[in-house]
Amino acid sequence: MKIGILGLSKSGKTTVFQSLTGLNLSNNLKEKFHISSVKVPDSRINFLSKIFNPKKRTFPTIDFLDYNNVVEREEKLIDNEYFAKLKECDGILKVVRNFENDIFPPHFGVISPKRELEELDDHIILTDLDIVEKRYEKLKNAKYKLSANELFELKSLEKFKNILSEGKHLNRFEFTQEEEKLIKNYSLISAKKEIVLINVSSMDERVDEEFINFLKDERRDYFIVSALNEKELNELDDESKKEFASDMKIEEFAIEKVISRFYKILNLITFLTVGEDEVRGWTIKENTTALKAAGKIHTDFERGFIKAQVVSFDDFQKYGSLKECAKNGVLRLEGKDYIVKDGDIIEFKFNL
Ligand SMILES: Nc1nc2c(ncn2[C@@H]2O[C@H](COP(=O)(O)OP(=O)(O)O)[C@@H](O)[C@H]2O)c(=O)[nH]1
Ligand SMILES: [Mg+2]
Repeated sequence: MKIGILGLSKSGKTTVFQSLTGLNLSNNLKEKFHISSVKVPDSRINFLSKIFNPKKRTFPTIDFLDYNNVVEREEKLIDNEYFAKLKECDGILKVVRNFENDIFPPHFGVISPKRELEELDDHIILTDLDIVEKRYEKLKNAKYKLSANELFELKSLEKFKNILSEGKHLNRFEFTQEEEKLIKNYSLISAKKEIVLINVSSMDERVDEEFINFLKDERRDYFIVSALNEKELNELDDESKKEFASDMKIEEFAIEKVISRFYKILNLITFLTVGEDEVRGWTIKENTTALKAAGKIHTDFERGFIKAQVVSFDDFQKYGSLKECAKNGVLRLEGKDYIVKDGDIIEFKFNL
């Protein structure tokens, strides 16, 4: 999974990036892009590793992408280069600034997270609208008779255009599978799932109530996070980290909130593979078939798929070994159409 961080300059994006990834970029802030992979914690992998004692333990990962939109490039908030990178992202983390810092004043000169969010939203909508309109005009003015597919595309584009022209994000609407495919092809950013991160100096800091009510009314996901504090906490050992976090009224770290929320809104689940070599977690979309899940591990597994041997993590935990699971009838063989569940422990049987 890949998450793109987006925000106006000096909203604290790079600080958020560091707080989430644990990286310290103090001497290296000139890079245009920062990318880093974070392990998705999963206590089931720890449990299974104790039992299988594998050579390797592999957690699913989530990549964070930060972009350095320095002032010279400001008039183009998301330039073509970053836009191309955002295409690959599954979700967007929108950072808006609520903290005071006289040395680095906020984008609009005054603290206004709402205005920052509106600016970001508008920019995304205009970027998408530009893509949609260009394609729409091209099809509309075509000098030949449109195919059935093109007619469908034209109709869909009109729908997207209407939504965007009203200043709305596509992620607020439900689409058919075919429409989703088009949205993906055009890489429309407003269709991507998002979380708003309100960046505060301390958890005591006041956040404008009107802004919070606005987010609630719009049913948008948001977190209030003290990124700078969390970044500094990352430098400490686990015990001091907990202690100071509690003093700072940080109940849950941003990384935990961000990961679990994105898993939820992107409909992601984890299945597990076990063995002496490796215990590993794999991230897939809900409603993925056993066949497609096999393909996630290796295309050969998909091509030569015979059966999937499945047991749920809960059953495994209850019985303690695959042998006992088999004895108690909870280890089952499933076919290629089986819908994989969160926590399924799977061994794929395949033929090459
Ligand atoms: N006082 C204060 N400064 C912060 C906070 N978060 C970030 N900063 C500082 O604000 C400046 C801009 O942050 P940065 O993460 O580089 O913003 P970006 O331009 O969006 O990447 C940096 O000097 C940060 O150290 C905060 O919560 N409080
Ligand atoms: Mg930055």
